[in-house]
Amino acid sequence: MPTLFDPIHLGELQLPNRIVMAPLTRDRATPGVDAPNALNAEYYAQRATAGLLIAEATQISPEGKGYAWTPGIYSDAQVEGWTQVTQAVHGAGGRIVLQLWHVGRISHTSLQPGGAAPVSASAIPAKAKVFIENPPSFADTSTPRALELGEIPRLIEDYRRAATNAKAAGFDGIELHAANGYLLQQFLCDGTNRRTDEYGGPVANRARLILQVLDALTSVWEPGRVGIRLSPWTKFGDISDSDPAATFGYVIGELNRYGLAYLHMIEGDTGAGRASDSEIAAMRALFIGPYIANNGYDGAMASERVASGAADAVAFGRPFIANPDLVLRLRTGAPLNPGDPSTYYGGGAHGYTDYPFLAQAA
Ligand code: 8OZ
Repeated sequence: MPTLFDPIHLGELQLPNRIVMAPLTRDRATPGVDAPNALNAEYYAQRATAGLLIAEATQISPEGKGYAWTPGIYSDAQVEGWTQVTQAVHGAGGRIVLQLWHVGRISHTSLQPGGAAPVSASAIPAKAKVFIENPPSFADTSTPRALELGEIPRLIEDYRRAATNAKAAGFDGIELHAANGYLLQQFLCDGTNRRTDEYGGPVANRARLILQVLDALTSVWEPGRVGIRLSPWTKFGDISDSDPAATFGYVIGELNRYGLAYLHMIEGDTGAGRASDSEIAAMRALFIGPYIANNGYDGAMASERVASGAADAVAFGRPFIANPDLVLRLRTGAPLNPGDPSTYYGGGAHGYTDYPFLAQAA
């Protein structure tokens, strides 16, 4: 039976163990340019013993931004910053993919170019908060405008450019963020998509954007270096669908055509519980490739799921914030450092690069 500490191939990605660092928004890019910096490089390099690092959600364009100090991958300064990160991770023996993100309606006019309205599938506001820069504070999301049909090719090109930039920055692959109520899920789910064109109505239309973006990403990267993250059960970002089993079942069936590196599934609602084992098993069974499970795992549960074959690998989020050497701690049964939620988002090195390693703790 496989263990968490056995190697595995996820497509072309070769992992020395099955413990994956989940993408974690930490709001510590360089203000003004939204570019990663030396502190971010140190943070990721500290965690390089993970089987795979999935770098934090990263906006593909200025319009894709929804929170203060999140990084982008559309400018030269951002590519340069991410190059520092990938070099540090590779220097420490790790592997890292970049998560490509567009927030859609989960944004605020003060974060958008020219103070414009954020874009979405339809002009339906989210009952959700974002964190803005000026003044640094939580704010209600702004009402979005519906993307015009003629704007969608440009949006897909923004994803393609981001994929090209990720390659230039030295990543080992990319993950498409199609989860957590952001733009791609706003198109997919009928609670946020009232379009009457070829991107609205039946699920084949609502899923079209995700698949066209995947076509663009796999024109830049071999499919075995492209993963995707889905969250069929989340309510994050005020997202809803009248028939998640049918909606996500259709998408996953279509994903099977690509030969992707992996499907990364949030098995419930982050921080708010898990879907039932039978719902999760039914959804997982639809995908024919490697499967990364996520949401509320501890070492024992992760070991059990990998041993049973229910997951090929497990992504840990909060445990990796507080434990840069999480792999060693799980392997030896050492206690985990507790995380400090007050330093999760924003700030500097404190609560970011100063969590102790095992030897230091001893
Ligand atoms: C927490 C805070 C801000 C963004 C996600 C990118 O949930 C996020 C996110 C999480 O996917």
